[in-house]
Amino acid sequence: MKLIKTDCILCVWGCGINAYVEQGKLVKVEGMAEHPLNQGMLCPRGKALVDYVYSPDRLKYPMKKENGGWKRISWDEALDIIATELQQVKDKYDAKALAIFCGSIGVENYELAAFASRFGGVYGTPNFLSVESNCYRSRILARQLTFGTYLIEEPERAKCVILWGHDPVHSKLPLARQIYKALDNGLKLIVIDPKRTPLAKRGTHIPIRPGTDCALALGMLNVIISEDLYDKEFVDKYTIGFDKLKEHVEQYPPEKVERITWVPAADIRRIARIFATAKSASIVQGVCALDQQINGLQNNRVLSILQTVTGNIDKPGGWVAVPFPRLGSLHIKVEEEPIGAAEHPLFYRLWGRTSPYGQAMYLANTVLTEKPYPIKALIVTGGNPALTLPDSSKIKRALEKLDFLVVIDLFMTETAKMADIVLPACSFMERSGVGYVYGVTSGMPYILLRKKVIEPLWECWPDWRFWCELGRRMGYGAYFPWQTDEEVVEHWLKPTGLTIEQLSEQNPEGVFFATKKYDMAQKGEFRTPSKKIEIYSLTLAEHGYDPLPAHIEPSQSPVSRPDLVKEYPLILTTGSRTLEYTHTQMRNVPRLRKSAPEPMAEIHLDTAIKYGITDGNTIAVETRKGNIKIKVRTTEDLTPGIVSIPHGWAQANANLLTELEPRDPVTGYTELKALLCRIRKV
Ligand SMILES: Nc1nc2c(c(=O)[nH]1)N[C@H]1C(S)=C(S)[C@@H](COP(=O)(O)OP(=O)(O)OC[C@H]3O[C@@H](n4cnc5c(=O)[nH]c(N)nc54)[C@H](O)[C@@H]3O)O[C@H]1N2
Ligand SMILES: Nc1nc2c(c(=O)[nH]1)N[C@H]1C(S)=C(S)[C@@H](COP(=O)(O)OP(=O)(O)OC[C@H]3O[C@@H](n4cnc5c(=O)[nH]c(N)nc54)[C@H](O)[C@@H]3O)O[C@H]1N2
Ligand code: SF4
Ligand SMILES: [Mo]
Repeated sequence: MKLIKTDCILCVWGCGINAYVEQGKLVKVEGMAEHPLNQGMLCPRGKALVDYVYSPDRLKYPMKKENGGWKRISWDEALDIIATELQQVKDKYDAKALAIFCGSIGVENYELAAFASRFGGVYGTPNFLSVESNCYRSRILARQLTFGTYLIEEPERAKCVILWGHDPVHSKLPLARQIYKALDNGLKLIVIDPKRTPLAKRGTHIPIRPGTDCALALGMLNVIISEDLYDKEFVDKYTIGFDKLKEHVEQYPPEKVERITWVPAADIRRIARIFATAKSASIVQGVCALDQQINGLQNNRVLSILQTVTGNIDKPGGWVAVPFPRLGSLHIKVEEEPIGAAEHPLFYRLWGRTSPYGQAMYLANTVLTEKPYPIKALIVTGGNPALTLPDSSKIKRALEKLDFLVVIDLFMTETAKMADIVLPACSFMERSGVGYVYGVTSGMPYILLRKKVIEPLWECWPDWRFWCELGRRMGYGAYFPWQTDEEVVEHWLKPTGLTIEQLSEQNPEGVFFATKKYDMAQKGEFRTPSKKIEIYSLTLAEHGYDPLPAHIEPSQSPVSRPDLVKEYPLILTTGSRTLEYTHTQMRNVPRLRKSAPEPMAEIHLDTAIKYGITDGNTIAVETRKGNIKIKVRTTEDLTPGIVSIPHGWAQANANLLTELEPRDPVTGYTELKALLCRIRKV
């Protein structure tokens, strides 16, 4: 058996794996002990990798829709059809009538997003859209606005950690393990979550009303400042706007915040004191829990401010600068702005730097209304927007209205079912790549060569090959010179000084390509307009947004909509993670399906009793948008009055309940974590 060291990208974390190959076949996968993130551990998905790769449900060859059914075609034919259709769209409308949507797998993997974006650039469309429309970019933007750069938490060196809307036992197992270990060494853990998560049972649990996190943080700031627990020296030296903050948080005394958040004032004081006096402390927030809210950007901002006033910036155990590798670029800029940029200028452009992405929350409306202009064609790569974007009914109507939809995926997803052409993509085991996003987002400047473990199965192609061949077919050959996996990887590695040989022979397990320096503050390297940490954001003020975070009620809440509460008395939060699945994926891997056979809504036992519901009953969950039927698991861990449902299931699609409006004014994110619903037994 041959051993190949690589990483798993079945979810965002990129755990190191040892892949064993026998006669060209992947036979076994285990966790890589040397990898600094997972240190040998694998979650159930990683353990099921062999089954996933060889799943009989894989797409095996290109297909086109004909008379409502699928017809097998060759890659040549598929590429000819796509090239012709895209040329027609461009000639008849404009290049911007093509949109490209890149899902989580796409964005997290340079090899997918970079080539898709390059093709969009050469073709001339600015409408490159992605899951960053409701995941991750909000926190990046908030930290950039505050610190000038994206700082990352360092819980492994902290004395106090706040897990804020984060349940790593189900969404980031390597972090969960780290925290369990640290708890044995005296870590003070605070968990702010409407659910008593597994880790909340080991720390101070603060059950909060969904969507009121900003108020809680402002209450904590009120305590920290009024009790003089803040880091005066740090604040004086490195920040602007502290006096304004001090005055601002006077509006948030703990007793008032208790009424907003349902968190007792005594608890607000208690956690504020623990956090402020811990030295050092890190807030580790959920990857999307606080962002998918009407006030999401400000939720992120207020956490940055909590870190700042307690002096937990750029110090071990706080939020620190982590070097990014400089990879060879593939980006080609399109001058025109993408959809959503006019409505959310900072989402797209900050201090002259543009994001590669438009705002996907505008896709359905643009397609359906043809305003501000028509979008007629869509290519989807590494994503399943028919299930994952809010308001699935509307998304489906929009996908149906398109003249031309292409999906490149491993499986016949709900989105692929609606396509004109479906293309079979290689899994990451069948192509090369560079793994670094995961390292960096986990605070480790670590890079690893993602090695091709087996040859492409059936007629599957790596995504880069699809974009290059399509580009060549459309006359853009000069922009797409790459012919092999090695050439692609070489192009990326070139500026880093690392080579394929080094990363495959000397360090197949990966290398730290840089070290963290913790010297940003001393060097005065905050790259904001004021060159200081902007507690008070000059940029937000300039754009007419709140320069200091304030509490904003969710658009549907017992407080903001007492009228709606009469009809929809329960709070709905969507998107709880299960270790067996990533979003819509892997439902067809038998051993995972066996362990999590169907979607389950969670409600507190008291709520269940009130509605005459018991474990295993099927209920209808209804919002003003739609309804789904789903089985119930009762629990005493979730705050009564809340319904929590997972996303990603076709049979009980959470996004039939969610909406594309209203949106966070700064980022355009929509509300997925705090809505109103009603339930009934069916
Ligand atoms: N197994 C698995 N892991 C995954 C994924 C997956 O699909 N499957 N997806 C990956 C991706 S792309 C992402 S974005 C991340 C998501 O990861 P996170 O956003 O970190 O989500 P979770 O860790 O599930 O934790 C969310 C927690 O927030 C709580 N919560 C809900 N509403 C609120 C609220 O209003 N306030 C507060 N304070 N808490 C609230 C929930 O009860 C839950 O415990 O997970 C990643 N990891
Ligand atoms: N209601 C609700 N909705 C949510 C969320 C929520 O919390 N609540 N969470 C949101 C978040 S945070 C995110 S990140 C999104 C995720 O949304 P998506 O990214 O749309 O969801 P996935 O199911 O991960 O889709 C990834 C697809 O890529 C395919 N794939 C895997 N590998 C490859 C490859 O190498 N090449 C190609 N071409 N395809 C590949 C998979 O088979 C799968 O179909 O969902 C969002 N939707
Ligand atoms: S957590 Fe699981 S699915 Fe995600 S990278 Fe690690 S092993 Fe793979
Ligand atoms: Mo996400």
